[in-house]
Amino acid sequence: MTDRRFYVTTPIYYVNARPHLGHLYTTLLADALARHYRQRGFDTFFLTGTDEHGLNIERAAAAAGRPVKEHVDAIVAEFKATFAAFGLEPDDWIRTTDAAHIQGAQALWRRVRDRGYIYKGHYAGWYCSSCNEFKDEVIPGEAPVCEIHLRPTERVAEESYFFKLSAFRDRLLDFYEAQPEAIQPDARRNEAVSFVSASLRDLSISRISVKWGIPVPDDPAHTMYVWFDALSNYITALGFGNDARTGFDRFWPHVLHLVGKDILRFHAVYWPAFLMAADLPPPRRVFSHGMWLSGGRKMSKTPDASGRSNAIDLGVLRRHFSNDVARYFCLREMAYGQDGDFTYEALIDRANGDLASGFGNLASRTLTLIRKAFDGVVPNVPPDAPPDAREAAAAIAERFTVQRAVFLAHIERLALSRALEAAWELIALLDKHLSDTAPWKLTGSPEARPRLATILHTAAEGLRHLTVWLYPFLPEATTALWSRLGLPGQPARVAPESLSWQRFKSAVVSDGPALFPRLDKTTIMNDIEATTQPVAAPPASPAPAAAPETGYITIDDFAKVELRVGQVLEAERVPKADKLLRLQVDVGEATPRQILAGIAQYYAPETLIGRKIVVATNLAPRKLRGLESNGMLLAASVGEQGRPVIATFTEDAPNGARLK
Ligand code: ME8
Repeated sequence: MTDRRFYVTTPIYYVNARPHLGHLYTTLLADALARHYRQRGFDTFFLTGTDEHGLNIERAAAAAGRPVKEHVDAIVAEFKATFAAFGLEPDDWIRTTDAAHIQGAQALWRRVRDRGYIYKGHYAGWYCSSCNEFKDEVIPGEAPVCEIHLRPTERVAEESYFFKLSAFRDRLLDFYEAQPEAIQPDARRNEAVSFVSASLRDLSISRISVKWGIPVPDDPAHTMYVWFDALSNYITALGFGNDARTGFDRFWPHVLHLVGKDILRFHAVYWPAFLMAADLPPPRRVFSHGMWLSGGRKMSKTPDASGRSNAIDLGVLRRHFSNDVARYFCLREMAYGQDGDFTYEALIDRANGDLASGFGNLASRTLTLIRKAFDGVVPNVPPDAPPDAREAAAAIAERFTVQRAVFLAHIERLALSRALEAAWELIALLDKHLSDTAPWKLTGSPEARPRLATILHTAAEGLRHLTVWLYPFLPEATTALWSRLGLPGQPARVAPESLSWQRFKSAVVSDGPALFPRLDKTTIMNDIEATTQPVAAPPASPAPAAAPETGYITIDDFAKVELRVGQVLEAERVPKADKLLRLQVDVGEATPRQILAGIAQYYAPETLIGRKIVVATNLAPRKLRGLESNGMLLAASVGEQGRPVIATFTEDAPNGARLK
């Protein structure tokens, strides 16, 4: 990047569901990059936001029984609060319901229309309202099933405006060829090239039947296709077509669009074409990352055949892990351009291995030794340092210089996990240096002092560099370590390339709690298991045709869940599981059922005996702490902590009676 401007965007997220790990991931990738380039003095702008129009959102609001704007406001507030809780700091948050955005999107439409690339026609086709995309008919006359959402598409036949996408075939192919770095990784660019080379049909870009959208200029019976509306956010947020925001001249087209590979085509094909049609330059870079998988499937808010979403719950993530740990894991584990498998076990292993035993332990060993042997004052390499110690120190300094170029190059090409690997090679190098030279054996001997000073100077200097490099990945821990190293200012303001291997200036180190406390896998896994549903196994075959994703379920879906009146006969705590109670519940069967419930922190067992409750009786049995649970009691989840309040009856109901 030569122009020292860094404008980074995330997709704007649909507000028809709560944020999950996938949304967090792209946003924290952007946040880490923004912090990195800001450290280096680039003119940086980090944009995220929400995509708030369209049929699906209109329907979700109807299902929630709220006016659409009220519904989207509530979900946007949750997205913002979640991202803030994870320490993400976007510079701006664009909402497609902002007046300035609406004005800007309409300005873009007019510009494309006035240049002759929009015409009116009639559309008949099949639409997936979750993808917001028309799908090809496979069997004539039959609704194709959306391969992503595994649901039948809906028939749309109406007057529509079209965008002359077909006119952009050659220009798009030239763009991919002239700017190969514009669509990355290469495999994704090749996908775009094949799509464009194969067939480029004109795109329907308006709807009459969708009311919750931006009115088409001069024809308000139509609303804009949500993707035309949504993609334009990247420039309306910079003040294109409106006066409320600024930055278009400063930042466009010096942009990096971060997107998941699920929405590559919109960013690599449609968006550049819309811009070309408006005579605006296409984006400099679109980077498409892989998908987080969970339970073998793409993590998604869309429920599977059994009605469950496999999305990792961000509340659970935050309850058990620090922001830095979650952030590090996500950025380290998702390899360049590939999918990543999310498991809590792998997260705990990385937290304990790379962070607690790796970076954290190196820092604490070094600081402890400096405090013990030098009263906390970071020693310099003394003039009488033994030659072999001096040489070893120089070799390490040299490795840091070489490795810095590698680290920065990986970041430049967005291979953040490789950048972290490069940094961790240096952590291993310093660790080995300490193990080989065993400075703790030298603390008592005056003649070994020059050697000891050389070793500890090198370790402290290495830590200082790593703290700066790793700041974007571990902002909280590195900021704390920086001050423990006795350094002025903050690592957020220091550029990695500005560091030279020089002496600390009268730095006095201090102590503090472990930067990355070791996590107890068994306890955490049990807690997580007790408070969450197990992740659904991948469906063996595409789901049978279900209702379209409207937010509603059919009565048949509801009838699948068997809810019965139960009465608690016995209740006791499960030893060594402070959240679990073991209940014996009469649900009208020959023998009572054993049910485990994660409510021990809120209900004393003896208060439950005799109580009538609601039990889901046809859930597959599952094991918790080696005990089988044969059902689930229903409780409201109240407040931020999700305090359970058990559902009950105010009139008598016989045990086993079905709720319907
Ligand atoms: O597509 N793994 O919004 P969306 C990794 N509104 N990233 C994931 C993910 C996963 N399993 N699931 C989601 C939309 N994401 C449109 C975008 S942009 C002009 C309009 C991330 O709420 C990833 O960045 O469905 C993906 O592209 C995005 O969320 C989709 O978010």
